[in-house]
Amino acid sequence: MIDIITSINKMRYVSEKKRSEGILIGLVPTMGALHEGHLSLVKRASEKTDFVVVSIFVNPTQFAPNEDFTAYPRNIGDDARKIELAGADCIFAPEKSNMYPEGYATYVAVERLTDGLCGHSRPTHFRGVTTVVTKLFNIVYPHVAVFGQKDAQQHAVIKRMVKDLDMPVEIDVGPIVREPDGLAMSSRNSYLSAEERRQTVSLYRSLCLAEELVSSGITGSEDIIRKVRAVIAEQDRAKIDYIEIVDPEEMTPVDDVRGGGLLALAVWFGDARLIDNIVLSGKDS
Ligand code: PAJ
Repeated sequence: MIDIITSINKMRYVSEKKRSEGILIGLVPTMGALHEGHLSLVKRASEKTDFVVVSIFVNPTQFAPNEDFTAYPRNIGDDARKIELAGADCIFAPEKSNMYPEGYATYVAVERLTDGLCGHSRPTHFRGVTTVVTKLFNIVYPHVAVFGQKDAQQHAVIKRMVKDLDMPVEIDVGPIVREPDGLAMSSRNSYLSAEERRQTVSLYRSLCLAEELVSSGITGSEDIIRKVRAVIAEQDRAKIDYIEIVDPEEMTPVDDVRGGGLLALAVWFGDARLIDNIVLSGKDS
């Protein structure tokens, strides 16, 4: 059975030892309830490093008080089996009280890139993400950390943090893994009713439409967004949070995708706030 480490000191000891033996450490940070999207990152980490740690921690500081921290799915037994099969070497699953003990007062915040998109409706979210990822880097000492393109703003923010704070870790990004009908895999898909699940197919359909529009020469962001919005708005259960086309590194709006752009969206279906995105590469990019 795969080793599940819950102690911060033990994790640090294991990682220090591996490092001193010249072993390359890979880290895949997760909040558990694992699916094929997460496992694809584990496989990626195994190809790049020798000792792969998967962290499982439902991080309270990235949830606002009205969000789904309590409802978030948790199943460490299932997760451990999946992680072992995917070929990881150990699981780091710390307790909340050890990650954020009494008196905790320190946060890492990336500015500017966190103002828009998900940062707009979740103003404290990225501060929680960058804080916990910094802590994980300080405990696991990874040479490489792997994140998913599914959370495009998240990995842009983390790359900025690593660069700005001279963190000695390489950030690698794996592609979005989708269900057969195109819905991006997400732990939150389990919140969907059958009808909501049926309607979520509009998200991927709208992203594919955007790609087709660009191929046919329509490159103005406003035009593309209007047509994408129309596809999603046809679904009576969909409540659009945002649909934007931005620079993939800076997260600032771009007017035209001839030089490339990231189309990112967040849409509520019932209790599930789903995000998805596609990189649009125009003629000049
Ligand atoms: P979580 O939502 O569990 O996602 C963990 C990692 O899996 C993230 O890097 C995410 O982008 C990636 N991922 C999720 N769905 C994916 C999919 N369908 N295809 C490919 N990759 C996918 O993101 C977080 O947790 C947290 O914010 C975390 C970074 C762990 C910090 O708490």
